[in-house]
Amino acid sequence: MSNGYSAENIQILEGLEAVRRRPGMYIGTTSSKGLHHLVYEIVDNSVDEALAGYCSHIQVVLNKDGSVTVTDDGRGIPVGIQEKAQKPAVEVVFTILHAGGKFGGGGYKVSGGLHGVGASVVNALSTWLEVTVDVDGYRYFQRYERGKVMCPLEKLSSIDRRGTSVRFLPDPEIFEETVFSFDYLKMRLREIAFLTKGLRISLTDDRPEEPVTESFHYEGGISEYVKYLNRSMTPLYDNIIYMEGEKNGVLVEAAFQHNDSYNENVYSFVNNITTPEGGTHLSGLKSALTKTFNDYARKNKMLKDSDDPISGEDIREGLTAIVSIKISEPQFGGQTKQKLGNSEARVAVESIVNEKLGIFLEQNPDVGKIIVEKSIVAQRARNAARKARELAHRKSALDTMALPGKLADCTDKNPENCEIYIVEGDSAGGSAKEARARATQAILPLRGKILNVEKARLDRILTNNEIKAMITAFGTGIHEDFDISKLRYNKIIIMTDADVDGAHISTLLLTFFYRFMPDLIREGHVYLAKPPLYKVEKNKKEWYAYSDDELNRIMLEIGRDQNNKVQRYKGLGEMDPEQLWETTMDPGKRILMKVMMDDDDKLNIDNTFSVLMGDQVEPRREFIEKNAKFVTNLDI
Ligand code: TSJ
Repeated sequence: MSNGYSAENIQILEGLEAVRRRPGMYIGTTSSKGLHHLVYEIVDNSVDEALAGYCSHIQVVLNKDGSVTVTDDGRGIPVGIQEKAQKPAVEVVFTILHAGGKFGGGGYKVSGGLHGVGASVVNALSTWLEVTVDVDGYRYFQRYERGKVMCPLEKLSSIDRRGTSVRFLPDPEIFEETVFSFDYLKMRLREIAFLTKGLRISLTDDRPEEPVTESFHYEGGISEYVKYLNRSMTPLYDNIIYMEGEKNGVLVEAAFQHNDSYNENVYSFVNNITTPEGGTHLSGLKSALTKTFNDYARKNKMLKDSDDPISGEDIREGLTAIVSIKISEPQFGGQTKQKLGNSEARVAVESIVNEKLGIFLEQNPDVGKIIVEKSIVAQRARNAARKARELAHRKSALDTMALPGKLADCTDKNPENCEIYIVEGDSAGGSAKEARARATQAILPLRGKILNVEKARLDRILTNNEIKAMITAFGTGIHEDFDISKLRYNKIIIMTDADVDGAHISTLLLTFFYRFMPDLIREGHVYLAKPPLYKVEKNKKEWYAYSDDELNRIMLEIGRDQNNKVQRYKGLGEMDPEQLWETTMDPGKRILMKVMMDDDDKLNIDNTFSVLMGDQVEPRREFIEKNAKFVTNLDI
């Protein structure tokens, strides 16, 4: 008997050892992303308890010692002996791979889904983990170190609450980064709260002198999410259209509202996890919208029988929408295994949206009219843009090497070796042209502020000279015509003044790249140059400082005295070509910041650009205030 127990024990330890040996296999990455994944992994278990109807509040605390605590008011993980393992169920959850949520049963679960690897993986990757369960009138406690049980489950004092609390410290032997980001956790926890209506989630940062708490609780669920996403835009009508239903075991929720922008912001979720590649649930939503609005338009004579149907794309212009489904056995496919394949999801979403949206439009004909009218305008604009594009294509076919006149191209024709500097202003552009390494560095100066692509329709964007110059210089084309193999430069480097105007221009450029050529960013071709903020001179020697910290360090090193001359650079134009080369363009010395994105964060990236570039002042002011550190660094 006792032999059998220890043999089993060894096998269990081997399981978690495998997780420690190859953590990437279980959590994808040991970078900061993987670190935060641990928290979501634990929180998901509490969310399941909420979906089952037993938990109303989840509390997440970032502790001073670097650990994180997740507490819920659910039923408490069962502590009774599990028959197969002959151990308390809670111990099984933390020591056996893939044991999470295997008891109980029925209902939809967000854990154990796409990323769900279970609490034992978190345990294996933590220096220590402590679980406290309040259940059946008592408090129970167990501690583990690097996945190993440190003491048998202890029964402590009697208590009349129920719930589970897990506290763990990620193992620095495993993770490259072990400091949790409050903002990153906040983003995802807010999202989980939006996706789980009625659930309250609070996040506390106990690390600073003054602790900070944020709390999320949305009775309206994804309706409130759509409202939140549209907060920086002008909606076309007041309603958030919301539909919900269940069909063939698929729980469906969808919500949407149009705004007066030209962007389509449609997001899909399966079991609370974002599906950036979409799948059957998303195509079900799109088909239903196209069909229902076309039916409505014909029925109300806004489209004549002889008119072409309105395309889905035109109906989705300015649309902010969310479709969120819960399904017990999601099947994922596609390149990154993030595309939902279940055909019953398409059927469920399509039929529920068709039916409920049809009813909504009957009851709210004014809203239907606004949407159809906007779609018809979009259709006309799209036809005009297509004609303009065809014309542009023909022109470039006649004049194949139509590179912009302002471009000082490099002589090397192998894109691998080449980079292009997009430079604010003609004078800095002039210096950059003189300073550059002609063989590999091309310079494209831009005049003044570039067009805000968030506020213009495609036809106008494509006639803008600065935009046209960039498109032809890069060589890739845009949108669905984008072809990265045609990229003429390996690095695209934005070089602007280190002040608010410069930051604004960088943001406008990044908005353009993100909306028109996102793969440039995804594949790591876009960079921000970092010009120096100060030059320090002493006894004919020179130092450049790229931040205030660096300036202080230099001053400490060389000693503060009257012979020091400190010059604050207000713009690139103040540097002569030689200085510009030395500080900002010499590949051996310059500082470049690579612009990166993760498709899992697409919704938040989209929304950040909308808030920064959209037409409502208040959300933008709020964003800038919250990120004031960034702004003040740029604007001293
Ligand atoms: F998984 C985990 F250990 F990491 C974890 C689980 C972490 C946290 C913070 C909470 C939880 C958790 C689990 N909260 N609530 C539950 N509920 C159950 O495990 C449970 C309780 C009762 C029954 C039942 O059928 O009576 C079933 C389940 C799944």
